[in-house]
Amino acid sequence: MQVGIIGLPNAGKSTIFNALTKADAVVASFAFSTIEPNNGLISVPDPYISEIAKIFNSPKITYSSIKILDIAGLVKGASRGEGLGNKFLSHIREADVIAHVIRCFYDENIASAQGSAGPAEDVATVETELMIADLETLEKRREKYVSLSKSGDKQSKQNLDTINEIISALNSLKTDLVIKILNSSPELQAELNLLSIKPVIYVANLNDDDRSKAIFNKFHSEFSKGKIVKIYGKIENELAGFPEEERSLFRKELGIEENGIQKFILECYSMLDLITFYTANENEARAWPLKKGSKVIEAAGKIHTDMQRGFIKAETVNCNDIIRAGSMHHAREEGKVRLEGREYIVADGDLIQIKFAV
Ligand SMILES: Nc1nc2c(ncn2[C@@H]2O[C@H](COP(=O)(O)OP(=O)(O)OP(=O)(O)O)[C@@H](O)[C@H]2O)c(=O)[nH]1
Ligand SMILES: [Mg+2]
Repeated sequence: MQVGIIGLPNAGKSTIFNALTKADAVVASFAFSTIEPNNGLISVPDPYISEIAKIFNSPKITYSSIKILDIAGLVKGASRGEGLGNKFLSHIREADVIAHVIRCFYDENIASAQGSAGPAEDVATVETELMIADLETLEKRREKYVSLSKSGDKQSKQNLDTINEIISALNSLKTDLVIKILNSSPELQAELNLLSIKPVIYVANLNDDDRSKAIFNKFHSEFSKGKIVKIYGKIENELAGFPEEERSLFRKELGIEENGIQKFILECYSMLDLITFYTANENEARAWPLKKGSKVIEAAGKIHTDMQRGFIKAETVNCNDIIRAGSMHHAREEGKVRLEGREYIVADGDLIQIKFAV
């Protein structure tokens, strides 16, 4: 499961990637400074893990994390080979959620995309390129299913019809309809892996000045396609090395009203359909990401293959219950600790101890 950062060149993608991952990816005032994608891990803020660590005397804390990919910039005409062309679209294909970074700052020393008329147009430019790429994909698959259906294969004929429907929906910009059509053909959906229907979080990259705020306000008032999170990229990048308390003090001083970084991470987590489960012992307290709806046997497999193979049962307690009780012993006395079998669907916030034998 991963998030892919996309946007025009010089929108501040790598700056925001660095702010999120505390990495050191190249940031430069010229376009296409990123060519090969940067891979990173974002640590997910967690209000419970330090309490859990106290209860179990765990010296080490490991946060849940999500993978993020900082991808090369796209420009108008990428599908015809402009800029770096669209050979980097394969990286966007790997993403489960897209973070679309939109430049909402003005800086005459940093070139904007050619012909940029502002954030709303910038979004349209990038999304048009994704759609063109999708239409190319669809055209190729169409040819494949035209020839396969000639042999009278029913499934191929059906796929061909579905692809024709999708092409016509996409040509009239009805991405909602494309999603609906593909929801009833999961296999085709996986085969096509279209870019323009991936879930998107729009990230407005702001500067701490009035001009930037005006650019953002105008954009925000006219934009209705999805969720926008505000991140002050350059500032957050400078603050990335500081502990969270200091960062939030700085933000307050600068009049930045919300913690865009945290909001972004939590939004990605939920769009990736992830929940958190915990493990804790005298060595480590750890938060793990898990796809919502997963069984405890799958959670066991994430911790260790032996735990999955030799699974006997899972001792489970909700993190709120154990934090309130103060110890496993008290939680047990209060009847809050359950024994669950392999089919148990893990709930968000479960603390799990796997009993196993191999
Ligand atoms: N003033 C200002 N400059 C910024 C901000 N965010 C990024 N920049 C600057 O904009 C330039 C481009 O930033 P990058 O993060 O390299 O942009 P990018 O989107 O990764 O660019 P490519 O990889 O070339 O597509 C750099 O000079 C950054 O320092 C911001 O919020 N305010
Ligand atoms: Mg970059």
